Amino acid sequence: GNEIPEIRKFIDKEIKSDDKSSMFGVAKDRNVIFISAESMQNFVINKEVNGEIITPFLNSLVNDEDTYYFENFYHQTKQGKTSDSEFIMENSLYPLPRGAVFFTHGQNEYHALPELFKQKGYYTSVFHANNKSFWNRDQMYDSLGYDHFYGEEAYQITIENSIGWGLKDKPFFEQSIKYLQEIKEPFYTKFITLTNHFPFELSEEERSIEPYHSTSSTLNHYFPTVRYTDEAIEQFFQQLKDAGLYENSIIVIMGDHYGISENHKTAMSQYLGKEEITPYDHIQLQRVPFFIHIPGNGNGKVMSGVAGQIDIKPTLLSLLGVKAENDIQFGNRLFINDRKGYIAFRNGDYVSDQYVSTNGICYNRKTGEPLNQDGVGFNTATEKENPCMDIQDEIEMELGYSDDLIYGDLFRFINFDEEK
Ligand code: GP9
Ligand code: MN
Repeated sequence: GNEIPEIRKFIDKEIKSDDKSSMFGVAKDRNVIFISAESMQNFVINKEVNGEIITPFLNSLVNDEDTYYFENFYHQTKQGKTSDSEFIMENSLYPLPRGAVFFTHGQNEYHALPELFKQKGYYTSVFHANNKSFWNRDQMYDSLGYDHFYGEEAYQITIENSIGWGLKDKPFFEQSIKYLQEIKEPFYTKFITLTNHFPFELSEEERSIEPYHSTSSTLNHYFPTVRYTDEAIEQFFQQLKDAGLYENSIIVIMGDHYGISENHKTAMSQYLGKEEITPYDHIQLQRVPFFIHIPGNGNGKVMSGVAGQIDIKPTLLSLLGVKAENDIQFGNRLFINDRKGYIAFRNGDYVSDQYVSTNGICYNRKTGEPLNQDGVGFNTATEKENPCMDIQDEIEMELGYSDDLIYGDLFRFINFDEEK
């Protein structure tokens, strides 16, 4: 555990701990309802397919007065997919370079969101209609501090109400409400949807919009299942209102990772009306929706700063008025202006306010113009001339520290109550 002081020093330098944001504590003592939206990417928001709106409900939230919508929010997952997204957001740590930390380090000690909420008197649970051992969730959820996991056995799953990976999102939310009404408030719950999962199956009767037409059947069928999840979330909002759980809650919606992989570049460029998907476009396609909906807030807006899953833990703690000053976290509180200003990906690529750095190419983030490439191949620019190199070392260091914490199970050496 002797790396800990060095890690703390790095974090204190990078991440300012003074929370002067007017948002601190705005959701104090409210329930937190977190929705992890399977494979939901940002490129569908406020867009159409075959002349039809894809996500009418999520679009309505973008301009809703009680909602903060983060339009430059990136997923940071690696091989652990959904489980990585859960890991990142609960811990504000990075996923591992290989494998899924849910499997490889499921018995570590953590200092995760559920545990911190629990210390504030919250009841913590997860709702996900899949086998409990998938992604080793049953074990990992214990380590993260969850009180209860409502897995597939909590649901009535029939041939009619399931498709693809299992229970469809609409019956999933519908059947979850009765449990939600039973549990003690305040609660922190995470709902993980499933219908918008590859290969994006949905019966014709349940399609509100038609598939796209391209050579990629995957991309084609993505749109109707995205719409289905959009509708399921809309219904869930209503169900929460009917159950009297809406007013005193905040509802957070996050896309877990991409649904359309690089293999569908040609179809994607057709849909986006671009000649090709450049490395810059590819990074921009890693944006996923992120909404924080605070009923009655009235000050909601579109937030344009660069943000990512790593920022969720510190941001939610801040909204709930939890200081957690001596926590070890690599993210930013998203309502503070004084932020470290970049989102790192597991492979060392990153997006900062100014740049998108990927594969050794440095782009101007706003214009997409390559800054160290002549348009044909690499020019003779030395590493020094690549403006993206400036913070590259810092990013490698940060990823390394996160790995140290996980590989060394270092949280077991830290007593968060005593340490400052
Ligand atoms: C499985 C679901 C999907 O339970 O979370 O996992 P994914 O394949 O997206 O990682
Ligand atoms: Mn997923």
